[in-house]
Amino acid sequence: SNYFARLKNACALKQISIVYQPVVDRNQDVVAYEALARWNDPEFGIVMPDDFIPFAEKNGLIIEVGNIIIENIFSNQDLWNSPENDQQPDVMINISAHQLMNLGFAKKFIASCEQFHIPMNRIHLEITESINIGNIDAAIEVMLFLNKQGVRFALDDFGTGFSSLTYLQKLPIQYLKIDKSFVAGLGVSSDDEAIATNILILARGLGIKVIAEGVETQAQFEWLLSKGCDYFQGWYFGQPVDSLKF
Ligand code: G
Ligand code: G
Ligand code: MN
Ligand code: NA
Repeated sequence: SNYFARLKNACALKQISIVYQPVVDRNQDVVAYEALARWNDPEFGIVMPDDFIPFAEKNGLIIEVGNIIIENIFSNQDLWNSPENDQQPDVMINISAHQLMNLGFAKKFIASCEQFHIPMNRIHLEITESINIGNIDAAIEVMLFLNKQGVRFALDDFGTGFSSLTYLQKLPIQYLKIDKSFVAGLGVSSDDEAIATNILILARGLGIKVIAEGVETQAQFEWLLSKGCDYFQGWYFGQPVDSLKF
């Protein structure tokens, strides 16, 4: 289709850019940035990842698109070379299960890190629960291989998929991200509060750190602080921005 040809062309012309959203700790210090992709098409305008990532996954373009995104992130000097403070931010990169499961992904990823001089212990890879359960053993193997190099994993959109608990139980993940749909209900919906409370208890029991997504208000932040949440992300702390000037 036209969309397919345009997306393929966008990869060749590197018309995919990245915006970065801060992640803060309990003191509101920025400890990481999440990289979020944007496709800038001359005709369509800015296309959001919820639109083109699922398309790329279905149409055999996700490896190409994913590689362009990673190359863009790795070559961003402002992101990696923050001033000589000891608080260099981590970088959270979303990857599709198709990428993770692609033969040779891990080796290519490590080679790119070496090429761009990227310290792997500053990288978190975010995966969603949509990963294909049939391949879970293979996923574990790739993840453990990358873990050994210092790469950490976060389970994104936690609570919205089918198999959350199986993934938590089986996958070597270090962080989970409470989906913003639950955060939106804090202070409003006792059901959402019950879910968020118990995600935090569950994660603590498993030794997994929790990042709350979509924090928009001080009240939501304070509610999460009172329940022991580790990290926070959302418009209350900062929008995704396209240029980082430290
Ligand atoms: O802010 P936003 O609309 O950008 O992001 C929507 C969703 O798109 C995020 O939840 C994230 O999972 C996904 N996404 C954003 N950037 C990327 C990317 O580079 N790769 C993949 N696979 N998914 C992304
Ligand atoms: O990876 P993932 O789906 O979780 O990406 C986060 C998405 O949430 C992105 O689309 C991002 O633009 C969006 N987002 C980030 N902060 C907020 C927020 O405070 N409120 C809402 N509604 N969306 C947010
Ligand atoms: Mn994410
Ligand atoms: Na999410």
